[in-house]
Amino acid sequence: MSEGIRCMWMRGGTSKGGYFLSPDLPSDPKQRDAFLLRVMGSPDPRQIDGMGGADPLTSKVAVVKPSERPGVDVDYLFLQVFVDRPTVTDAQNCGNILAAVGPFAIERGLVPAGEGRTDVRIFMENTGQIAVATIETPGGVVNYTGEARIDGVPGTAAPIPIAFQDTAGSSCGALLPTGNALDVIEGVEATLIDNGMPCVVMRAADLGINGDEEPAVLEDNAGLRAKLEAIRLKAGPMMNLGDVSESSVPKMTMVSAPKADGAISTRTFIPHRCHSSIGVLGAVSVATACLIPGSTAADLAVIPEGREKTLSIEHPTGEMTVVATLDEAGGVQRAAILRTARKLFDGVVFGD
Ligand code: NQM
Repeated sequence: MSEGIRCMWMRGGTSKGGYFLSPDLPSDPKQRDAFLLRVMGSPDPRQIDGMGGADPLTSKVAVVKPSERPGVDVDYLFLQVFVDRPTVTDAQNCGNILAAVGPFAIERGLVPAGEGRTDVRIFMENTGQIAVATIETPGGVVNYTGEARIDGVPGTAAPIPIAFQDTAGSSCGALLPTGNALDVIEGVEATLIDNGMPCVVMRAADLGINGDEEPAVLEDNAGLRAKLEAIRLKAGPMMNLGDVSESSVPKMTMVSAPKADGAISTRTFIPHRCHSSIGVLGAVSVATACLIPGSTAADLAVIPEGREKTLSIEHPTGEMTVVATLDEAGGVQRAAILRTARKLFDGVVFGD
């Protein structure tokens, strides 16, 4: 590997990381993970000896290959490289890194660009589900510039709408893995939910916070962090995730009534650092919790009428809009979000 491995560095939504073609990486997961730890500079809180940005949101990897599944263009495996532990995990998906998978697949020639726009159907290997991303490809080339704005990213870029279908129970086997809309863990009421991302949704007030604090303030609150971790370790087995002491799921979201004009306000630990915004599938799961009577989010949320619900999920740097389409029974059948992405660097990365 001393010649390095071909890699594109990209921003996907509010995250950033390395995008690889699967055959370029070692096929043995142990060797692959050792390489990726070296690439990112982990374990080290500063990741000084690698490409990682000293934050879980900038220490991420996408592994992409042409798909053999009917009606699917590419398979996408997401890997979270921990910053301060020697751990690489595929135990979670990432809807932000997903946003640049379509552009990467077109750039690398895995998907032919259509005239004007190209739909890329992506099988998400971590959870076994499909997302459809629409990429602007004027003249057969990926366009990254445009007027779309997403909170948490300065400036504007080309829009990348992404649609998810049938994400319920992606990792936990059921939307509500305990069968309940409400459980009590460590004396705190919580909704344990998975509509694409396992999340524990709790009322901010029940944890002694307002829910509008800056992430740094919440990270400095040792009592809050200890309480969240105690709840998380108990929630893991209840959500069919087993022992989660070394895992990046479930995510811990504290909700409160909307502070702006949104549906709900959130602060999310992912799970040990507080997210500067919110994950994509995390937002889909929290939006879904808002629509479930009896959940911790339902009474706090402001929900519009109609079968297609546009829910603005407020977070520390703005909001993320989730458009949820309900089925006959009132469950979320389809969810769509808007992201943007940017190609930052294309070359060879070293892991020696
Ligand atoms: O929930 C961070 C992110 C994510 C995950 C995390 C994500 C998602 O913002 O789909 O995007 O929760 O670890 O990239």
